[in-house]
Amino acid sequence: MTTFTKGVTPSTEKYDGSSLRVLIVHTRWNYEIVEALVRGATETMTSEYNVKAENISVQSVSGSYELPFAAQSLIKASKMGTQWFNVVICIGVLIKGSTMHFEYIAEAVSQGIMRVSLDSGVPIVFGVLTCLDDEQALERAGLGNKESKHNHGIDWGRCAVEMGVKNHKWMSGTI
Ligand code: RBF
Repeated sequence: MTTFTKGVTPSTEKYDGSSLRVLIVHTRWNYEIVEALVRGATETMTSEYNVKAENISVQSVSGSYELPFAAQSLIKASKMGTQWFNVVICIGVLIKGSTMHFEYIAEAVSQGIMRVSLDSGVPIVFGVLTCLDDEQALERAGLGNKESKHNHGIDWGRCAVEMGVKNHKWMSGTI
């Protein structure tokens, strides 16, 4: 069988996040899992890319459905001040139940986050897990018992630094 390396190949560039301003908006639904993802993203940005802890603003909302609105409001507020966010990470965990809620929320949140990002011109990392059961959610936050567990927050932190640095460069006319 042909195999391949799953997931993202690390960038060969070494990004400097020391002047980045990052906004993390996370949910309090499924908080123990969300907390691990937020920690994975935050620790990666500070330890691997020199992002300053004081330049990471962390805000919470109730559930994933609220993420696009909160991101939009906070981006607007930051633009009114002098300190823009270079990049945003929206973090939430949706777990499928027995009704159709999962489908409606997942669709609305993914479309909403993309819309806010394109309309605002601020890159937003899609840090929302859409899991079919609890075990999938735990495994993707680096929790649980399986050997294959991996904290996706780490990837979101890396993606945020790359997009924040690249977008800053692109917007200043350097490609
Ligand atoms: N929010 C999440 O972030 N993850 C979920 O798994 C989740 N499941 C929900 C299931 C139901 C039946 C309901 C009513 C809400 C759920 N929410 C969930 C909350 C939702 O994102 C939002 O906060 C509320 O609907 C209020 O707008």
